[in-house]
Amino acid sequence: MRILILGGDGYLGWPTAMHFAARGHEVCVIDNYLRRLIAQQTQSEALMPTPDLPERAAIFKAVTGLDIKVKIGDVTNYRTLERVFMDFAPEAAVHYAEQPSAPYSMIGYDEATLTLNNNLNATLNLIFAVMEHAPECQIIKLGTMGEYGTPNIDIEEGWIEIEHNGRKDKFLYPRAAGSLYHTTKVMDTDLLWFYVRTYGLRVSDLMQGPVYGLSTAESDQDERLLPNFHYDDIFGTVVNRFLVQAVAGVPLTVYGKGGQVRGYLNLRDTMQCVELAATKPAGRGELRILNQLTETFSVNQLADNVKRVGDQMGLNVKIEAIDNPRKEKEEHYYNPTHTGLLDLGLQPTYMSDEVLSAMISQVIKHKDLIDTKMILPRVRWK
Ligand code: USQ
Repeated sequence: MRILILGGDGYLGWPTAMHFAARGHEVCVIDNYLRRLIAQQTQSEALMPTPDLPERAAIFKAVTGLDIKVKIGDVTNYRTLERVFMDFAPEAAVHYAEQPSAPYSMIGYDEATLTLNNNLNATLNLIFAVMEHAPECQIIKLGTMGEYGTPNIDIEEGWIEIEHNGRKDKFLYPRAAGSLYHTTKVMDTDLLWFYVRTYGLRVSDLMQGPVYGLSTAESDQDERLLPNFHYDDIFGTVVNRFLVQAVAGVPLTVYGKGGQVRGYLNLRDTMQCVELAATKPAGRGELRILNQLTETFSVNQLADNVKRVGDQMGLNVKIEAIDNPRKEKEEHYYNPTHTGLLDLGLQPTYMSDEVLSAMISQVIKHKDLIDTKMILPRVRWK
């Protein structure tokens, strides 16, 4: 398959590109380095410096003999995206080209408009590029479990049947996002749903929980192929932050009461999920929503697990509840359905003590690079 990856320089985009190339697909990535730019502007650099995309592709070629085509460009510019579609004629497009940080989107007006414009324009441009240049191309869109929020009922896989005044119909599951970033993902889903039901596109919308992990099978072959691993308050997801905090000897930053439950996923499982979505595509005129998580934890459970494993490794990990910079429920019901990807064949990698200790060992190798100034939250939902 010819697979185009929008946002191919990102934490998920680059490993996905290598994963598909390693399985014999023809891969092209496009990225405008927005995440690198924001990381510089907000002093939120990744733990290990990562080569730029042409360098990454050259290293990957030297190590594996396989090609990844690279385009540096902004997919919010329709002409740029159109040209890539005309040159590459993708059969699947994986859309990661979004500003992915909830805290960044909550800094102020400039950051909110950047997030809104970037995320929605990228999605709309992709929809039009598919309709005008590759109508058979399937779209695989990274959504987020955060679209649903934390409702006091079970979370279904995208859709819910509602009975009202004696009649029934099926609707998108109600959404209630907790940041402007998450709200743009809700809007993305609405955009996709409009074009799916009106023009018969084929779309998989993957509602992903926070991802953790430093490496994949491909990056294990050469350290220079590692994904960009963030532990700061802007781009770092909670597990990755806790791993670095444990190694740095800084107390784990539990926000508020720590009863916030989310669905988590190992980086390696993201690769599997996206591959399953691509190789078992949604039908024409189908918006297939899959909840992409393998297990749920509260923040307190995560902190306890990292502490237990860190202590066994001689780290003496401390946990400290700090004032929650976000507005979110700190104790709540959470029961998301997530059988769709298992039915497609997902083999989960659970967050066992062995998995945690392997990740801590990897972070220890880069301990000298940790900058503890990036750890405490700088952005408040106020
Ligand atoms: N949290 C802490 N301490 C920290 C960092 C986070 O207690 O030091 C808490 C947060 O308050 C939240 C939970 O951990 O309750 C998860 O936070 P996160 O920063 O790991 O995840 P989030 O901001 O929700 O966003 C991340 C990705 C985003 C993706 C999302 C999936 O950055 O791109 O969409 O995970 S989900 O959370 O399911 O919406």
